[in-house]
Amino acid sequence: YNSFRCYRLFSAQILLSVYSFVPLEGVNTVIQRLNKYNIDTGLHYDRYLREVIDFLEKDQHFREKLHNTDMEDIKQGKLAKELDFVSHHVRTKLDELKRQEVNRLRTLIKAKQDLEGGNDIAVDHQALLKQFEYLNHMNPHTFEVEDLDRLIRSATKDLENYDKERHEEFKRYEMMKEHDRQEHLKTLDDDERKKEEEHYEEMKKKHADHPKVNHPGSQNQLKEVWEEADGLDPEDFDPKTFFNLHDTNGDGFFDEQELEALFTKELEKIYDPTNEEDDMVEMEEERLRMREHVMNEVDSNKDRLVSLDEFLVATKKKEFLEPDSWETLEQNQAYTDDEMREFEEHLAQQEQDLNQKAFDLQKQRDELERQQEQLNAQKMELQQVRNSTLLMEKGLLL
Ligand SMILES: [Ca+2]
Ligand SMILES: [Ca+2]
Repeated sequence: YNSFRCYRLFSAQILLSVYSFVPLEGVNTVIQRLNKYNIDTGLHYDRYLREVIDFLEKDQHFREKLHNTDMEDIKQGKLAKELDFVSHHVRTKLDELKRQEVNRLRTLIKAKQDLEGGNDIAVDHQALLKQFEYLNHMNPHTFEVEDLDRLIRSATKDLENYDKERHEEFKRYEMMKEHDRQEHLKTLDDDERKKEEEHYEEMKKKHADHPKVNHPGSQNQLKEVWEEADGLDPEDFDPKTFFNLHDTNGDGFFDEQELEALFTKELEKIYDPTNEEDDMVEMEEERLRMREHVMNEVDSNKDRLVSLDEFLVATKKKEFLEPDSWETLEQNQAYTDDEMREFEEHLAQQEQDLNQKAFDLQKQRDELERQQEQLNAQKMELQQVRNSTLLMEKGLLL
């Protein structure tokens, strides 16, 4: 219980940087996603974040402060300041974690530079480190109050943007898929191209042909889970029992992962990994859409968790009992024509840059070869001079 409350209070601090009016009981726990259930936040500094929290939790003083800090103090950022009082051992460990993290970032920067071929340019690491806002790069050796404050703020902000970025990534994935398809078509003759296009349309039709998908979070959808996954009698369907059954970690809330798990049955109606026409990347995008939709409808205090109360309120709404039909992913194109055009331009630009680079390299090679030839010629000239000198010395010339 203590540990759970710690996480909730800690995250109170986290969320307050964004919503300064959220009541304590409704406060989300970003950190809860990282706790003993070991869920990956997907942030690139996930490991660092997790390790910092783990070590702070080990410090009795800090843990107690988490437990006893009231709302006013959390609001004023006093929690981060409590870092000054944690034990020397924990501080030393945090310093070490930060040094490792800074080193990891430096390696990343170096690898990126190598990839871009900018070896000869002097790298201003300090300036590049600035882009990583979740730690204080000006002070790379010790973990200070500011580091904790920055970590809390960044994790909150980045997690909020995480879904948005996943949608963008998916869009790029779909555009790349279409690009590759068009490029492949260009390599075919008329007959082959026609056959390929027909096959494509056929697969599209086959993919769109699936049993009706229930509106996510509706009574019908949950009842199917109740009946097929839980093996219970639909006549006995009871929202509270359902909630407790699927609150897998038993913390009294549906988190994002627990919600997403509820949609597996629906997704299996549309996607089968053994079918050519079903793309599993698209399935994960559909899962994300479903989870976002239910969160939007049900999570009324916007803490990214569904409490039992919120759930029960939702089960009394009209949308739960008589929902609209759900529009699946394939019913709409993931990108607009404009976005596709922009994407193609971007690819063309990239290709042009690569060609330019190859051209420059070839030029450099030619230049080196020319210099080598010059050198060889000079060498030969020198040799000739030497030979003549030798002959002269022996009095054979003249
Ligand atoms: Ca839960
Ligand atoms: Ca909620």
